[in-house]
Amino acid sequence: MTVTNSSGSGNIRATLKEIYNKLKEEMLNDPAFDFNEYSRQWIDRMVDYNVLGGKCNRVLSVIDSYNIIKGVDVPSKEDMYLACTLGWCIEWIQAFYIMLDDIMDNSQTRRGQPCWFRVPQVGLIAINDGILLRSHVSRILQRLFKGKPYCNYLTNLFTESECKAASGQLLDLIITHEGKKDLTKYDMTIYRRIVQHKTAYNSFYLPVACALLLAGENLDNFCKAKNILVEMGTYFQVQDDYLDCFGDPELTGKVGTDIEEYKCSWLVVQALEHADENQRSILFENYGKSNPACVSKVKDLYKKLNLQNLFHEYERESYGKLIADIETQPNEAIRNVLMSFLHKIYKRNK
Ligand code: DMA
Ligand code: MG
Ligand code: MG
Ligand code: MG
Repeated sequence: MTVTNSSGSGNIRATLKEIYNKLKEEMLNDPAFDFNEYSRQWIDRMVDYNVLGGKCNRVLSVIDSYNIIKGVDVPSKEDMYLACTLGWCIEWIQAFYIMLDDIMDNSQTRRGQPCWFRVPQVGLIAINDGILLRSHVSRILQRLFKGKPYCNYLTNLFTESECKAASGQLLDLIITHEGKKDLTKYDMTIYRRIVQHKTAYNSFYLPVACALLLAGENLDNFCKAKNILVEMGTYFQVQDDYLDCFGDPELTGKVGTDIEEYKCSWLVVQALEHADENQRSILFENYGKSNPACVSKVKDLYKKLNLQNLFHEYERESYGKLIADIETQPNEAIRNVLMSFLHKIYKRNK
C-alpha cells in the first residue's frame, strides 16, 4: 500500500479505493447481515451509488489531520489503514444522512445523479438502506477498534455526533411548522442552532476528533478547537444554503429545494432582516410554494436585497474571525489542521 499525505494525489485516491472495496466486501459477507444473493447484489449497487461520487472531503480530512497531528509524512501502514477506515466510516454515515435528508427535503438530485430514493424500484426502500449503511459503521468500529485504548471514546464520539445530527435534522424539519404560521419566527438564533447540530459536529468536529483519538490524544484538551470547528461548520452550511439558490447545479451536483420546502435557510433569515414591509409581503406570499413563478419571485427579491453581496461580506468576515481564532491556538499541529480545513472550504462553489 503506497501512501502520500497530500489530499487528492493519485496514490491516496488509489489507497482509498482499495480500502473502500475491502469495507464493502466485508459488509457483503458479514454474517451479522447474512445477505443472500439478491440482497448482496442490491447492497453492492446501493453502496457504490451512495457512498462514492462525493468529494470525499471527510475521509481525506481524517487522513490529513492525522498526519499533521502525528507530524509524519509517511505514516505506518497500520496507522494509515485505521485512519482511512475511520474516514470511510464518516463517509458511510454521511451517505446515510444524505439518503434520508433527500427524502425529507423532497430533493431531486444528489452528486450529479437522481437521489437514491428517486431511482426506479428504490423509493422508500432507501430508508432501510440508510439503516444498513449505519449498521455497517457499528460493525467496523466493533471489529477494528475493539481493544484499542481509545475504543470507548471513539464509539461515544460517533454516538454523540449522531445524536447532534438527528436533533438538528428534527429542528430543521419541525421549525417549518412555526415558519408556516409566521415566517418571522425564522431568525439567526434558531438558524445557528439548527446548523450547528445538523452539520457542524458531524462534518467538521468528527473527522478531527477521530484523528486526535487515533493519535492517542485526549479530546478534553481540545475544547477550544472543537468550538472553532463548529463555527467553521456553521460557515460551511451557510455556503450550502447560498449555493442552494445561487450555486451551479453542474458543480454542486444538486438542484436546490430550500425555497419550495419552506426551509429556515440563511438567505430567508437575511431577507427577513433586510426587507421593507412591501418586500416582506412578497416573501410571505411566495415562500414555500413549489410553483416556479413563486420561486422566481423569491429569488428576484433575494437579488434585489443584494443577498449575494451580503453573503460575500459574511464569507470574508467569517474567514477573518476564524483565522484570528485559529491563531490563538497554542498547539501548532492543531493550528495547521484547522487552517487546512478552512482553506478546503473557503469560497467553495461545490
Ligand atoms: C442537511 O442540510 C444536513 C445533513 C445532515 C445532510 P441540507 O438539507 O441543506 O443539505 P443538502 O443541501 O445537502 O440537502
Ligand atoms: Mg437536503
Ligand atoms: Mg435537510
Ligand atoms: Mg442544503
